[in-house]
Amino acid sequence: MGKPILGQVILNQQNSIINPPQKNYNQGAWHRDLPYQHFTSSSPIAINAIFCVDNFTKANGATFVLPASHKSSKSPSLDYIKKNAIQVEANAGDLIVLDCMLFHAGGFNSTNVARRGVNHAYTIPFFKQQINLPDNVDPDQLSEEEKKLLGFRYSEPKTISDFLNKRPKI
Ligand SMILES: O=C(O)CCC(=O)C(=O)O
Repeated sequence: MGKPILGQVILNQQNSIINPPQKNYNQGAWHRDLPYQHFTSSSPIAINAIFCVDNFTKANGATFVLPASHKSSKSPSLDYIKKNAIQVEANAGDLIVLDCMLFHAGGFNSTNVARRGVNHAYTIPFFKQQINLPDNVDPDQLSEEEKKLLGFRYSEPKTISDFLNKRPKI
């Protein structure tokens, strides 16, 4: 079991995975899930949870990962990837949990049915969300805990007085 994120966590992004049969697709390219970022940190700051809607199998292109690549800021060579990547098979309903900085890619789906999943990236609140969720979600039906997870507490103050008012009172 890897280390958790220390302290507060928000949902930073959520995306669907639809790995089409017999076709290349975007997420089939090797990448990290903090897009275009290449650094290491001493404890995790961003964690993926991929919810498997369907079984993830070798035949339908289950996610490939490159073990320990989140500990290296350098991009791996294709040769290194070929030798060290492993494919993660999982059942529908499982969650695949990864450090967001781990290189990963969807595999080629050689079946006739799409492989589907929902990817979540949870981060420390210091990172801005991919899409501002508090401005797009109705808070009325949400608990305080749910609002916190969706980032309601952490939107950037719009003015100096907003900043001063939002600071915890000591
Ligand atoms: O298709 C997959 O299993 C990989 C999905 C992925 O890389 C992503 O959503 O960032």
